[in-house]
Amino acid sequence: MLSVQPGVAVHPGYLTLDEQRALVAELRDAAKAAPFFTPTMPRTGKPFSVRMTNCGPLGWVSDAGGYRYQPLHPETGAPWPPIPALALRAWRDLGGDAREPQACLVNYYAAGARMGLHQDRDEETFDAPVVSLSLGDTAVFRIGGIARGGPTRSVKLASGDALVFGGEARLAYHGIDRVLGGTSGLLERGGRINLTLRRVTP
Ligand code: MD3
Ligand code: FE
Repeated sequence: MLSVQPGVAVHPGYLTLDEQRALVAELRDAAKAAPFFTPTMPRTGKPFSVRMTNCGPLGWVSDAGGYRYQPLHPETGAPWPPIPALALRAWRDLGGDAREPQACLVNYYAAGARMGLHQDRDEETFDAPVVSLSLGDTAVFRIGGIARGGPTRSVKLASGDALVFGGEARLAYHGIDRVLGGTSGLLERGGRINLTLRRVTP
């Protein structure tokens, strides 16, 4: 485990290659039940470059109605599928004594996709940590402090790496600058998948 800054822990190679393959297989099933969708920005309607789906009782969505958590897929109207077993195991291993996660956001980055610096603040509680798992091509992740415009640092996230954000880092600005194509053979079509596990209510 490496401490990047207070409240941010990186666990390089947390998932073995076999576990990464098993998690991808679980996600393939999840994506059949809850297809990836393209979120849009609430004010401008601009599409995200990242495609998303969710698992668990609540899923994060963004569209003209705003950013929010909801129990149903925005396009199919079906409940989200269960959180993959290996993701639940990561939460229990790394998430401290927090209650069960309520949301597992699954982000897919094709070549060229990125995510601008932002805070995760659509939850009703920031007491629980956020646990994130990376699969596929390596990403250049950027993390700063809780003030916009402060100093940031960049950390490469490879397939199988886990990150935990808790305490003062729970409201840190963060984003994905770019995904380094061809750095992993895990996903047949390349690109990167990130899972983030969260509690939404206290
Ligand atoms: C730091 N995802 O879904 S994961 C997101 O790789 C998101 O897809 C990125 O930011 C991705 O909101 C980064 C790492 C992460 C997730 C949640 C955090 C870092 C965080 C919440 C608070 C602080
Ligand atoms: Fe985020």
